[in-house]
Amino acid sequence: MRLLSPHQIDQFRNDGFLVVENLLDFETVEILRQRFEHLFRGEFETGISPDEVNWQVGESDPSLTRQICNGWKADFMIARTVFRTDLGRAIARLGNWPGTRLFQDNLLWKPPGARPIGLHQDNAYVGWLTPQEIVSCWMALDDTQAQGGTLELVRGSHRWAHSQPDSTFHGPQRYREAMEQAATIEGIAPDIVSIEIPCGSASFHHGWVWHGSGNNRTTSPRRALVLHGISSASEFVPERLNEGNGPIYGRYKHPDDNQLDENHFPILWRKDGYRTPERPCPNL
Ligand SMILES: O=C(O)CCC(=O)C(=O)O
Repeated sequence: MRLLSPHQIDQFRNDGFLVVENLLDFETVEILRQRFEHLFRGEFETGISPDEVNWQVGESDPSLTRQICNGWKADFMIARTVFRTDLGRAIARLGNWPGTRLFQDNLLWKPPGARPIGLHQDNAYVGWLTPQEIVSCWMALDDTQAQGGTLELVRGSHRWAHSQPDSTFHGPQRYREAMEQAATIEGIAPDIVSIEIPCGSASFHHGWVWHGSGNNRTTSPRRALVLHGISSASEFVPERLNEGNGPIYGRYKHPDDNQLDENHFPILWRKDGYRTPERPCPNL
């Protein structure tokens, strides 16, 4: 990926998101789709389970959007994709950070007919980190369309008041409700943008921008791989580890300091040239 232009950075600052085309080549997209098949069947090639397995074939509600977080721990190709230096550098630039760590990857698979993901602000879930900031790269593994339940982003909503983490993430009845209430408080008519892009393209979003997705009303699946980045200088806030998804990721805190462990939050790019060494990938 080429360096982001000043115009693209301005666009991100104004809108809270930015679309970038052709981030993944088609061969990579195809391999990632196959890896999704394995992971959602519980086949973890490294022998390590992802941090969150929210959907498995034969066990879970087929009407929900399938989700796994930190698939990189289980799968070499997912790791190779979300460890990309160029993505880390782009995210650091957008976040105005000295570097980027991988906080979490997110594998999302919305089959035909599957239900929504409630609109939310990502940063609300990481009050246990300082700075409380995420910048994400949402990579489409299928051509996306509004009817297919693609990602919806609310332009400019990163400037709205900060919400609390919400429990209605998976399959809510009224998936835009929390955002609409926030818009009413702001006195703003929300400008909802559906990200319609070809597979392999991506959108970057600010951690306070409201986003989510509707039902898949098409006959094609809608899959995406998301890289949630945080500042390389992020630290734990020990007294807030019970908030948001702190109970899941706070287990990686060391007892004696607030530093993030590179084994779990690898550094993808840092302006002094440092990067967490990559694990060998035996089959690639
Ligand atoms: O793909 C979706 O439906 C939601 C994605 C999301 O919440 C994110 O990328 O932060």
